[in-house]
Amino acid sequence: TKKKTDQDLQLDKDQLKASIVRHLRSTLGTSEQKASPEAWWKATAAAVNEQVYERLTRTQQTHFKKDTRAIHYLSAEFLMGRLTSNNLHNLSLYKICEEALGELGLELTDLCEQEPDMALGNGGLGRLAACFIDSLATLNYPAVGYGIHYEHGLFRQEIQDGRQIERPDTWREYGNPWEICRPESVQEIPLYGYVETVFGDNGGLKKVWHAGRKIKGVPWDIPVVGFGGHTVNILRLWESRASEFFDWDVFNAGGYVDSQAEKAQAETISKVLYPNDETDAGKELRLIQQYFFCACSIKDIMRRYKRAHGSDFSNFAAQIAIQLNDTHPTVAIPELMRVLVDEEDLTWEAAWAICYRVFSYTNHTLLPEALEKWSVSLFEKVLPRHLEIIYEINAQFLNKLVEPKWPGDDAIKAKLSIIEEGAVRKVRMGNLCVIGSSKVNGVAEIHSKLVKEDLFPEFAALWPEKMCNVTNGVTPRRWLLACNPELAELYNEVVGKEWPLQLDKLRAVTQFADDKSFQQQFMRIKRHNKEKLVKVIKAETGIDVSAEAIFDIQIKRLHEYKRQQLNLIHIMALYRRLLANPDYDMHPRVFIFGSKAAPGYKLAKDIIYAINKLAERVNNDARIQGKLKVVFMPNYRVSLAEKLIPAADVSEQISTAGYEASGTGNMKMALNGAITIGTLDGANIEIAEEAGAENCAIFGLNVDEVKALKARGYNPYDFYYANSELKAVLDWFDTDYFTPGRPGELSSIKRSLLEGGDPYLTLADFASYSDAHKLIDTWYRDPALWAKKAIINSATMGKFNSDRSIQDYVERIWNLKACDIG
Ligand code: 26Y
Repeated sequence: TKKKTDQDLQLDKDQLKASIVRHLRSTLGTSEQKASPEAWWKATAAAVNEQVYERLTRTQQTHFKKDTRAIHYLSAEFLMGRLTSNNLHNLSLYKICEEALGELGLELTDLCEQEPDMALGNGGLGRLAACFIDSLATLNYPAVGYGIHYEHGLFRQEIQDGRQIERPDTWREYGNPWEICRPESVQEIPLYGYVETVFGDNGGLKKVWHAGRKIKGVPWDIPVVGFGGHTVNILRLWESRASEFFDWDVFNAGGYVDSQAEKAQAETISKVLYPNDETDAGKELRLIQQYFFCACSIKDIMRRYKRAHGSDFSNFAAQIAIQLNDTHPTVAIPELMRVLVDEEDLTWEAAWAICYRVFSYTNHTLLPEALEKWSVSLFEKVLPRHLEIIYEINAQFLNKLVEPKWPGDDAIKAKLSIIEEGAVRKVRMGNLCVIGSSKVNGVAEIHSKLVKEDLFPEFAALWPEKMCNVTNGVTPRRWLLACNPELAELYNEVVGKEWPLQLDKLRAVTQFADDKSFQQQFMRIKRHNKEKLVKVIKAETGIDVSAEAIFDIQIKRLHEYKRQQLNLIHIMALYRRLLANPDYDMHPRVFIFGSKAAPGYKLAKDIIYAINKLAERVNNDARIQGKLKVVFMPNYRVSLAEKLIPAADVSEQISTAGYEASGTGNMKMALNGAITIGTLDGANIEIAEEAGAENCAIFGLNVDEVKALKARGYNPYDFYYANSELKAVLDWFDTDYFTPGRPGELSSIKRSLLEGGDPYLTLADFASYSDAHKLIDTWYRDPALWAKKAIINSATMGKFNSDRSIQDYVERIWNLKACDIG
């Protein structure tokens, strides 16, 4: 029989409609009369899945037949968001589906709202992984994403009296139509126990790890549909379960309660995503989470390799590439060594020659508190054999590489050692990653330079060719085509329909940047997106805002280095100016925040509280005639970002220079026509290069100036006393102006900026930030000038297509070939 082509698979409207109704009845067990919007959404997803599975099977058969080299992207986080509109777009079914549902009296956008976000990540790192697997499938690269099937993703944020309250996320409480359980690929994972040395078959010594516990890993597959629908790869997420034969004995012996406790413990491993980004508490459960998903993934990779190659590992490094998304999956390195040496009986040398060729490592942060370290005693308890392997890797590294290069230099050995000596001995996961990988990359030019020069200078001296850069990117399918349909349609008309694959094509739009009628079309779309957001803001917060105003948006995790507090004190300064002079000349401005704070991060939560209290006061103050509004949007997440980003006039990217590795929200907002107010940090530098510095409002100290000021000895009081406006704003925090009857509730913010030493130089950058905002205001009041800058920003973001990032990874690190499917 002839193989089906994509053309044969393509559905028309009537077929899709029939399929949705069929699924409503036979899969959802309801009827057109009774069905809830949720049932309709699930029926639609089921109809789409018929298309997806067909292509998934073809992709897998083709990869197997051609025995392709594949990339395995190991990440503790995949922030997928919603998949319905994404999958419809990537299968070219969106319009057809809209029409089919229309005939059934339903609105596709309403049904899409039924889908809970898959929030299996904290922020940038997790969303990057999601964009990357979209691009890998789109470019037809054989790839598998491996991660954790968290029962609860990132907490849902509620705001009560201005404060963040964390509620559990329940994304799969009523089932998720996109995931498929694969019981045939279950794995079993050892933990705890002890290591025994025995005589092997060949007379040599051999290590045997006797596990204290075994955990079952159950894989759930999420199909990842590439744009155009040719390749459908998988994201495989591991769920932990109790190993049944392990507790049957206990159960039968009458120990029902004990067996239930064991079961609960095993299921705890994949129960919840740790909500900290950038600060590491070194918790046992998190180490177990990391080992659990890495060990399951390595077993899965082994099983697939052996199916094609048996126990001949000479092709392993040629067939298998593994990318470590930050240090979170580092334990995969000693795990692969353990499997090759202890289970497959390779020599240490043979195993190591394979191992470091397979792995590469992406660094996402320079913050010392985010670099993972595990206490040696914890490691020894949970993973005794891995600790031995790490000691061996370390000994070989120090003796064979460090000693010859720096003979007798113990200080360098102490610095490069995987083991940190001290009162508590620790395993440094970053050092293990660099030693066990063939490539190490940062995520923006400046960040990669700092990784090389400041974070790992000696490693860079040992292996200059190991360190490289791959600037981050975002998928233009989700972050323009799907979230901003009107602008997408305008671009289709002006530059044709290739831009979702070749985002560089948008550069042709710059020739219309001065064109009156194009400017009007562009700004009419922005205006419409803002009007839609006005409704969302009203519904979510009760706050009335006008689409006349400048929409100024800061959306990202709350962290001192990202400096939401700088934005906050600037808004307070504007408010003061307006109170002092009701005619203060400014275009109306709405400042919008979306941000979650790590539950244990006290100051971050205080900043959220301060933003909300400021909002209450400002939004209800008739004296300022609606010139200033402040909105804190609760529960910031991917699906909310999709509504905020198309409506942004101004994109706040105001981290202290040298601290934001890249940023990716900056790319998304510029792509949708926002003007960046930002520091020369992370990818902002490259955005300003692409758009032209005159089209961004760049302010503040650069990386060298930050270093110089810190070296000189930074004193925030210098700025406090020198700037009377800044002093008045900070003193405001000690009053009860924003918290009537409760003075001091906001004082922690002032304290952190003065007594606390202001580690992120907020006060040093305040004046420059305020000037940049004046510039923004002047620009906005010239509609043609603003439109031109907005258009140029959007049209010049081609570089930040995640397809380009993936192509860079392929050429600089992975050495992959695209695989044509059917
Ligand atoms: C160790 C553990 C607590 C931890 C968990 C999550 C540490 C870090 C993280 C997440 C980090 C993260 O999201 N980093 C961001 O990665 C983005 C993608 O590269 C960058 O754009 C962004 O600048 C960086 O902060």
